[in-house]
Amino acid sequence: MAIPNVNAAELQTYKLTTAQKDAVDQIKSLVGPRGYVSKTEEMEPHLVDWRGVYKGNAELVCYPINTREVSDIVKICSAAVMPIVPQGGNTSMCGGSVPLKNSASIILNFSRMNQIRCFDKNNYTMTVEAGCVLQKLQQTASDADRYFPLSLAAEGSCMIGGNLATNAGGTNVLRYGNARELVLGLEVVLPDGQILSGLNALRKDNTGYDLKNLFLGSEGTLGIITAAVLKLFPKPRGIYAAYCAVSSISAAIELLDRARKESGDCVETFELISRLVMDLVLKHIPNCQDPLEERYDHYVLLELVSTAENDQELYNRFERILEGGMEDGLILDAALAQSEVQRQAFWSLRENATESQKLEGASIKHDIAVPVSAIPSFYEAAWQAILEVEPKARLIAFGHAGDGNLHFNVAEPANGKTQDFIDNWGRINTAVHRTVQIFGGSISAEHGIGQLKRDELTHYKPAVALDLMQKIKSAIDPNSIMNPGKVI
Ligand code: FAD
Ligand code: 2HG
Ligand code: ZN
Repeated sequence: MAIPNVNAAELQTYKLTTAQKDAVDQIKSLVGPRGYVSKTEEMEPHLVDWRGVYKGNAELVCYPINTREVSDIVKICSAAVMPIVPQGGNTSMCGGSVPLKNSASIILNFSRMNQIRCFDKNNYTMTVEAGCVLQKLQQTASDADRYFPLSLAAEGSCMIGGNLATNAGGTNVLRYGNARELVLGLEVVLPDGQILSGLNALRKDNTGYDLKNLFLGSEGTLGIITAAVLKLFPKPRGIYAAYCAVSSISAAIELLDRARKESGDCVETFELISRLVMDLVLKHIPNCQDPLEERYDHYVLLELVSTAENDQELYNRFERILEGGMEDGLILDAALAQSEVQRQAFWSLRENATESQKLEGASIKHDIAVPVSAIPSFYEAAWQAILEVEPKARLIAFGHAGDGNLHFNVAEPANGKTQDFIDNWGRINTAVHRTVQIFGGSISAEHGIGQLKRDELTHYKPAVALDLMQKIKSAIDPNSIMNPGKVI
């Protein structure tokens, strides 16, 4: 992948103020030698984003151990007007988690703040620190016969603080909502170092403005999430999965409607996967297999879920949905998972979509949402608009069709020049985003704005909304030290 932003010779052309230099020394002595790294090679993994598109500078990467320490670091930074970049697993898809190039900053990485402070089984909640890795939280819930439904392909490395700061989506939004909907309480360190303690575990609390929702999805630009109270659910026991080849995108949407109605609204996952995605995964990822004998253009990974063990009734409905879909020509072929191993094999085709794109070369990503009903028309119109810019482009379309969110990504032409493709980045973005606008959609459904879409946002968000965002930012973070250059 070409890295438009990375050029070592260009980096570190800024100067620290005296106050900032003092701040760096104070923070070092505050956190002690185990609490930071400052050598370039040690900081490197924290300075480059997951895609290798953005690289920035930092004076220090700090690993705070608790909320008090975060607060003390922020107070020092606030006094010295030293920018802070909060960082979790550094899996951001929009350059949100790495500093800007050529600017002073401190990265706060949360990997050492990884305690589960409280698990309240009967209240269906757990109180967790920002640095807990998502997969660990899923496992903790499962071990206690509970379910934490946030699920995404980066779950082995992303952290809950990052998930909440980005209001992450993933594969279960249709049934459980985005990360935002899974939070009851939040603890936040504000840009002046004050601690906003809001770790209540209540499902009802109408005591004024819902402050936590300001920080959820704010991508580290308003404050630092240090802990959260998360909602839990009964653990699913009957999970019925099918990998279906569908006759068209419209057929997929019709199938979704039927599956929701006829299952008793038990659809947990409805993921669309195009043939090119399958081809890339099969090409680049070992041990993956096409579950069907023939090749088809479009696939759906469908899962129905019940909390009852061996839910025969739901399984019967599942079979009827698939049979009906086949009789009516919506489904061309389908494989049903007969075991957990087979189900995981289906998921492997879906979850390796991003990794295999990276291995294939440059791609231009569009994380868009439109109303579910508009997906078929949007798909066609946006693809035509891309082809007008780059006739040899390859469409890597997949994602969470059940909630209207598609990853409408474009891979570089198979035998083209990467730089020519990258030169078209802006035009391809415009082609897709203008189409999104026509269909009343969003240019960032789940990954956020970060650096990648900061300028693009100004063309698609109403001026009044942008102005209000700016006023909120100035009120909470007047010196703009929190993740500067991101979102707005
Ligand atoms: P980071 O990348 O470290 O940070 C993300 C943003 O949050 C940054 O702006 C950062 O400054 C801020 N931040 C981090 N921690 C804190 C904190 N404690 N307080 C305040 N701000 C903070 N995203 C989805 O929504 N759905 C998907 O299905 C999905 N799939 C992915 C698959 C792959 C393979 C990859 C690489 C990424 C995927 N993502 C997805 C994007 C990414 O994983 C999510 O945005 C995730 O929520 C980020 O978590 P993180 O811990 O890595 O955060
Ligand atoms: C997913 O759904 C992620 O797998 C990543 O959101 C999407 O690669 C992408 O664009
Ligand atoms: Zn996604």
